Amino acid sequence: MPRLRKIIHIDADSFYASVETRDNPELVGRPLAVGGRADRRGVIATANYAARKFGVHSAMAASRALKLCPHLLIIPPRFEVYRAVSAQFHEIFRDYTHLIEPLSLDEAFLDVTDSEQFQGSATLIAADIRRRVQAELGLTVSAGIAPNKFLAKVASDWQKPDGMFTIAPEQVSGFVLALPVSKINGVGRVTAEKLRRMGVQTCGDLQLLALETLVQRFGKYGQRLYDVARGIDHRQVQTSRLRKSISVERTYAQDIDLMPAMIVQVDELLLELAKRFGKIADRYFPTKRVIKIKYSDFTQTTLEEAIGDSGEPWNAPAVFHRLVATAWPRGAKPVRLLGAGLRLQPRGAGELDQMNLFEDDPLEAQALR
Ligand code: DCP
Ligand code: MG
Repeated sequence: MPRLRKIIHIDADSFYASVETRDNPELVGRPLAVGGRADRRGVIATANYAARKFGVHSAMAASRALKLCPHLLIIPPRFEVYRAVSAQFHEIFRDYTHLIEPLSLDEAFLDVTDSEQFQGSATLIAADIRRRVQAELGLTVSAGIAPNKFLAKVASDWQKPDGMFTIAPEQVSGFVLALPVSKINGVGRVTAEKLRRMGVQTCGDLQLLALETLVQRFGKYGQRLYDVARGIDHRQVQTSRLRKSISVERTYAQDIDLMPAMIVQVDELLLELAKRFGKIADRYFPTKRVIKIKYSDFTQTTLEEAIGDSGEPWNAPAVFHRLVATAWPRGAKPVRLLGAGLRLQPRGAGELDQMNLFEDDPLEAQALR
């Protein structure tokens, strides 16, 4: 049984619009939106609550918003200001925890399981964050407090704007029963409609469906639906992402079965790898070189070698050539894919645990964690 966690989700209220009203108090009480110009086919980024009463909302065409609310004032965004405010939010958050996962400029998850303020009460911590944001930044944020990310995000929306809501561990099973599935992050109109046709409107209804049924209908997402319907979500709060490796790979239109041709391809991969690594070289140093070979029959092999103190640059072509020449005979079949990569260590940080450099999923090949 994993230890119970305390997660807070913070979401600023009508964020861009609130910043604009704060900086220009004459606008208080007026229906206001931040967005592009109606005569240039602009869209609304956000609307304040006075404008929302008229049905104006995010992503709506500005021209339509003006039809719904003729007095609507639409002002252009000032992203530098919103970014600066976001950094100020984070400064406040850091007084309570360093486990912070930003979702956007105005939203973040905080893991306060080990925070000591207020005898560890996540609800009191959230209240204090809200108080300080108001006092120090002149803005309101809503907060959700729960044992996991899924529920904390639902909860921050529950009493919006300028509200907070706690779902205590013992309330979870009762809370989810009546929770509409449309509140599940990832359930959009299409999925909600599909579920409705299966007789499902609430998480309580969803609990009645077998895991196999959900996986059959929704694929991988079925397992997630099964879990969140029960208020289960094991996802960790992910602080700023650490890269453990970097790699590039190519699948060839025609299999390669001659070493000289492979050498040419490896050199091309190295150029690409150097370009990519160059962008992060200030923050990471390479510890190992890796070669990956996938044969025509889809079997594959990887070979890696520590980058020693010999003084050779990490991208010494001769070393990669030798790795390919060593690895290829393992399968000795034509090659459909070649990859070249590096394992990385952040500069100025301690050991990191190992992780598979090349995953089957191409998206995972970047090995972002
Ligand atoms: N945003 C955007 N386009 C969207 C949605 C949002 O540009 N389709 C921007 C403007 C918002 C900010 O992101 O101010 C935060 O998005 P939210 O969804 O949290 O919306 P708000 O903070 O504006 O309102 P709420 O009070 O519902 O959180
Ligand atoms: Mg918001």
